[in-house]
Amino acid sequence: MLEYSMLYPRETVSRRCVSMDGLWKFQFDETSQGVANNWMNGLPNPIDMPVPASFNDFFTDKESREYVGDFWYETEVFVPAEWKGKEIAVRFGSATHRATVYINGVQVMYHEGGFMPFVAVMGEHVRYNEKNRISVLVNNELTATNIPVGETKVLPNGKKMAKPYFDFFNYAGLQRSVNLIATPIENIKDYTVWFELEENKAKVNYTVDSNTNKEICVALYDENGTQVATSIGKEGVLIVENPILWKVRDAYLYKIVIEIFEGDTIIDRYYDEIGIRTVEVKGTEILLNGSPVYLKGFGKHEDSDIIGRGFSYPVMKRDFELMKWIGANSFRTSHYPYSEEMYQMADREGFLIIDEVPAVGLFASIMNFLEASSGKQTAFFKRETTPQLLKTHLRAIEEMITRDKNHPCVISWSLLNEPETTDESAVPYFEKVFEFAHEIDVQKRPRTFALIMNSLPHTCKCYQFSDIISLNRYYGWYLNGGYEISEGEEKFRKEMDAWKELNLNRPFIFTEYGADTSAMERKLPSVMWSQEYQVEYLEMNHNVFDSYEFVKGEQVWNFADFQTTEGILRMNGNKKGIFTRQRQPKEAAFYFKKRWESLPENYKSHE
Ligand code: CKX
Repeated sequence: MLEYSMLYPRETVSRRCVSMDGLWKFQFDETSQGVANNWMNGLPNPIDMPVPASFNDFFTDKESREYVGDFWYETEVFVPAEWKGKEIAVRFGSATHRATVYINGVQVMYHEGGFMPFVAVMGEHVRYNEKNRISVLVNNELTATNIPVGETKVLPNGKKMAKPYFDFFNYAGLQRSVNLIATPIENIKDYTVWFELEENKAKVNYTVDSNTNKEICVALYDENGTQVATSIGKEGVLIVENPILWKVRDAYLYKIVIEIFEGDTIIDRYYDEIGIRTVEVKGTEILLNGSPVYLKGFGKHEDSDIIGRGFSYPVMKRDFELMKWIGANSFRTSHYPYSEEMYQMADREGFLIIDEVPAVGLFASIMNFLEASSGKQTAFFKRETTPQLLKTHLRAIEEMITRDKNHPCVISWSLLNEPETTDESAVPYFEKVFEFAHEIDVQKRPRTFALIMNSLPHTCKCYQFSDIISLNRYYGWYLNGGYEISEGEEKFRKEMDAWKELNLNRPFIFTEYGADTSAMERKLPSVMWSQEYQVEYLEMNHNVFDSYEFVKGEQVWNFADFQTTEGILRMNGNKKGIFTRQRQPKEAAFYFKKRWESLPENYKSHE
């Protein structure tokens, strides 16, 4: 169990939550002398910085946008005296990639990993009825032992530079909301639900983690606010008669209310929304409530103009409206767990999520998108840094599953993206990662990882660990693009035939396929990068998918154009978006709308 509660902050009779979003003070610490110079007691020369947001794209100079190293955020927050007797803490939605938190100058917390919430308890350092100084020392360096994996290069002029082994800009900062929270000393730390469906009945099994032995009551309410089930105790079963199940694009949410009582007094109350549904893999089918589902959707990014990877309700809303318009039903949180609000909206809208841990870049190459196709080997898992990397990786899985396990939208865990799997040394690493996820997920959701181009039926040593085989394939783009596309198709079919021959009796999905496309380019007949070619490329890929019964989903790369490190293969970012970065459709969006609206939800099922 984690040292702090991952529960999303909520206000109830016993809990308080005040948003700390807004303008914070900010300063780069290029020489890492901030601690020695007492910056936790006040930044000497700060500028204003919006939270939540990545710091990078506000700046007009390159040194600041590309800055790598230590940097500080600081703000003040008033803690009312009425909160005495409660546990007061600052909850960060994330800090990328690692952070040390100081309360009134005293260090209280260190957190590694840039995409997960953590809580810094103020404890004895809190000052009531006064403003409290909150300082955060953040660092955005990429290393071999943290995820996402990369290197930090030092240029001859002494400046540090990010060298990611992955294809997205190394945005950093306080990219998600920050809240001041007050929780009773005896409190609910976590809860877990899992479901069993019977004729006209659902069993909602639950456990509650708390730091008290006082009585725990759990109740379930339907969308009209009518109580439908109750139970007493730290673990139990809520029996729901005639349940309304959570279905794909047809969500129904119950409200779970958990209370700690002492006699008639409520000590703590927490609530959340849950959906009753089961998910499993049977043969080549992905089953939701026992019914087969074909995944239609995207690999996404948290990425938009100006705010970078910062969370934005408006961007999220637009993204969901576009996904509904185009007829999608799912997405993968490539390549890191997203903001909690994204899962809440997916819960409400009935979208299916493949939740991905930030284990991207486990292939030692800055241009892995090219080199993976060429069969390059980097002996990644033979490095002496592997044991430490595994430790960080397992911790990230634990945090992700703890945070996201109760969301009905989460149907699968993606435990790595495009790792090197062609050497036996990957096998023990995979074994530990996959076993651990299975052990800690009470719902036993299917696990997967995205296979890079050179992880082929005869070269990949690790596909056996996956409950769903997820392929990232670029025939017709990185391999045999343009006029050679027919050769690409032939090679693609050859690979698929080889998978078929293995008779794995598991669902396959495509978690990536795509072609870079400039929204400005039209060309008849097509050339690569034109909108016409993107559609031709997609048609070829879909013809292949449609030929194989065991292919049970397609998530195109990418939902929208996104920012990457600059380079000769990236024209101000990756342009494989079906929508532009400003969330307007390319020609391919209309093509997808037609295809996805015509594919039945249980496409290719045996029913
Ligand atoms: N897959 C051959 C990981 C994504 C990249 C995508 C691309 C690669 C392809 C690997 O993060 O953006 O190159 O477009």
